[in-house]
Amino acid sequence: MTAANETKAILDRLGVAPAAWGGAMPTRSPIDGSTAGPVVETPNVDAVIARSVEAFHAWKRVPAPRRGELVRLLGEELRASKEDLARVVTLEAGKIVSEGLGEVQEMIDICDFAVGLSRQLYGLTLASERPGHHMRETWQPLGPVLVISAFNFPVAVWAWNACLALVCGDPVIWKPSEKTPLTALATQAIFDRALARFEDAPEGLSQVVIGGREAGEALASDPRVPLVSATGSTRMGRAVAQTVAARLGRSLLELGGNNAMVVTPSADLEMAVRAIAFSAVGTAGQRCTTLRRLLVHESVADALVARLKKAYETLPIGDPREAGTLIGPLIDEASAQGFDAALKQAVEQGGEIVVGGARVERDGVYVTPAIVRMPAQTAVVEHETFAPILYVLTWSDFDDAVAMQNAVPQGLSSCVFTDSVREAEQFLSAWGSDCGIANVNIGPSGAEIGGAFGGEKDTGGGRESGSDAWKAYMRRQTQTVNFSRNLPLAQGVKFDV
Ligand code: UN1
Repeated sequence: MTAANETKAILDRLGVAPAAWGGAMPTRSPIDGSTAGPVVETPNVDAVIARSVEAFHAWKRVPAPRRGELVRLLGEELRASKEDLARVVTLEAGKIVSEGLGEVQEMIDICDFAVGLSRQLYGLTLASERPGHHMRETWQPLGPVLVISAFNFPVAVWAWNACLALVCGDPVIWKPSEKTPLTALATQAIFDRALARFEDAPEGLSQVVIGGREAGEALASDPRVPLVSATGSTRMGRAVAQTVAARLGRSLLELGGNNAMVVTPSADLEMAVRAIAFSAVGTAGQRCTTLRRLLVHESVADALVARLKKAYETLPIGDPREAGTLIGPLIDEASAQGFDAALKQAVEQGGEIVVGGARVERDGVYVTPAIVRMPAQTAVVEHETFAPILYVLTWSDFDDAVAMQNAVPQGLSSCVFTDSVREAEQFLSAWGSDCGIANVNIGPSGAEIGGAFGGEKDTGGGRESGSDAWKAYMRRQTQTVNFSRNLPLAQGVKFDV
């Protein structure tokens, strides 16, 4: 069966309305290039925002633990439809089966996290300098949250944002990638089931906007949307950030990564090879946490590269629906052209291709993941190419290795493989990795939802998912209550009239 026909059958089963089909927005499976049919673009973005504002006025009055109940129901519906939704992820984004399932598992995990959070939106009590006064800090709902998501995590990114936003009292407007509108429609259908089981839910609590750049810009520039959470390229993030800043809105940015692994002489190479394989070629190199730079001590570089070459030569590449496949397609032809162009530049800049770098002849866009030894971190190494290219560089001094890890514009994820506690702790210290994520003896990708996710510099500085990332979705209010019969002024100011 073509990928498109299978997708359509699942979307019918999930209850995606027939009215969603027949518009002008093309859909396309990267697996075989088949199209499930164009979908309808959202005609009126303004009306979507108005509905969201309306929903906010009702939702902010619902107690947070009760809001958590809706997210609990969403978790139940996701569990019930896990296989179907994961399959749509595979069909539309090209992920292998276990990664599609893993992505939906992340959605379920963040639901559970958010349900607990709904009873833990803690504020502070503060010491007032005035007698008979209470001071406290409270977190209040913020308003409609716009979620702009990328094709590579077409549903989990929505969930990280939406689950927190909903328990925080905020409605969600979702502008998915133009490359993956169907996963968004499938998710919305699942959300609607949860909503139908929730008494007195306001309309428009979560809405999907199908559309292109203009729709995204109209949403991001609207002052009725206090928070814009955008995941994607640094170029896109810069544009969104400027639009939102121009109206003094708040943005939460999850942009490009250029993630490194530092391998030291004491590293367990067997474990390193497995970590490198998963993080460099998993999702066909299309994660923002993908391993792109391997910084190896010169004494172990040749041995490690030889082992990797062997592993790369037998990588099972092909239809991600088939058992045993580890590398599915790239999302589209433009992506493969970026892969080709980066390899060409790497060679021009002194690189030597060790393995991979070719197209695989079949329907859809498939490439063989590449390893390239580079003499230095040249321009192409500093750039995030969203495809499976691993640059290998060597070092002789650990301080230099850390400096190399930090010497790129992006700052998302990083890791060190070592058995030395000194090296591990230095990597995690204030003069170690400058990234939002730093791991020891774990690859840079595959983060758990419990930690705050995001990075520094060109990665955008935002944090979403676990820890106290929820605070970005709320409005902090400092409250002072006078329960005395006097009116003392702060700082001892006297103002008697
Ligand atoms: C992304 O690639 O956009 O750490 C996010 C990971 C995933 C999230 C990746 N949990 O690989």
